[in-house]
Amino acid sequence: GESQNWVLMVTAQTPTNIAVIKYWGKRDETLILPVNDSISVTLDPGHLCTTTTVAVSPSFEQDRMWLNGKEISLSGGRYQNCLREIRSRARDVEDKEKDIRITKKDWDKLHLYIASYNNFPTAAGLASSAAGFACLVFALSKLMNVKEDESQLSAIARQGSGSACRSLFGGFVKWIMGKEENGTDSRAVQLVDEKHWDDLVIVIAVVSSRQKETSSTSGMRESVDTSLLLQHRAKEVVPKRILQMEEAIKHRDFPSFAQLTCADSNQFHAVCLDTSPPIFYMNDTSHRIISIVEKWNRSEETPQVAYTFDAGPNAVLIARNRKTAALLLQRLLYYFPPNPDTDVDSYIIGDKSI
Ligand code: 2P0
Repeated sequence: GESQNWVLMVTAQTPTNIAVIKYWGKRDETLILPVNDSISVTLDPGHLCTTTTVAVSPSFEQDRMWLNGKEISLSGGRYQNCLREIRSRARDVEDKEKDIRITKKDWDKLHLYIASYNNFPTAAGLASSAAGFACLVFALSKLMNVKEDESQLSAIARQGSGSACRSLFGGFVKWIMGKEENGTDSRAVQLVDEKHWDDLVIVIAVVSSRQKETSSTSGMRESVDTSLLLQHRAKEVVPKRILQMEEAIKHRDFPSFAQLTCADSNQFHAVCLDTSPPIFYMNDTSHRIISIVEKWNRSEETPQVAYTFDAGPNAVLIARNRKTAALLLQRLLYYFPPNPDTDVDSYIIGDKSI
């Protein structure tokens, strides 16, 4: 239409993902290309997710973004790279009801307003960049009628934040590191969908932390620069583990899954300790949770719970089924009653049926 009054918008929602084989280290910092493959599980929608609305109107004079209601700058390279990549793939859009027609060329001149909300407190120290960039890229691709599939979109989300590429899919997802220098083959693929292994229940213990953590971006840069263990991990350990983890997931082999998940989390934190100066993401409470789970698993015929920790002290616990998850919660609530003044602030339970 000729009028300047119209607004076209799209809203999308994306959950975060938790790596069971970790991404730690980049071979290219600008394109965000990793030194090894990684595998993650995407949380159920509803928990730890980002909701993003993207809008376009001829009356918008510049690109602007609000995060949890506060305006933030879009000048950073990561936002600019995502916006540029999506804009370059924009196509004609027609909304006959509203009498709107946007041609491929128009997208270069039109500006965007972006509003994004996390349904969890950012202060909880839970990764929000994964869900955030995945949601932003997905919402923009819908608004601009981009015809790329999820895997191609994941290579764009990757340029916002590495772990974001894995949130374009549900279920278990592999981020293939790729070989190309331009990063086009560094993208996510779905291994199995969310129905394949729906016995698993994820419980997150939000562990209180006083100290500010080292950001993932600078932490992994320091590890790449100083840790020999990282080199060994990326070349020798992860390639084998990726194959074993794919098999474990395919066959719903919980004992192998738990063994690989715990070992990989522990090696990631060992790489952090091997970094100079060393990086401490886990705290005493994290260590106590590991001990409790290890003891429990050893007292049973077969492992019941897997644990994994990211760039912070929060424990992500994966129970083999709902019965085990109920027992796990019982134990956690006994040892760590949730309270903002104690070791664990709160629990997030990834299955509405418990
Ligand atoms: C992961 N983490 O695989 C690993 C495990 C944290 C520990 O991906 O610099 O926020 O934006 O690519 O993705 C966190 O790093 O870092 C992360 P950038 P990102 O989930």
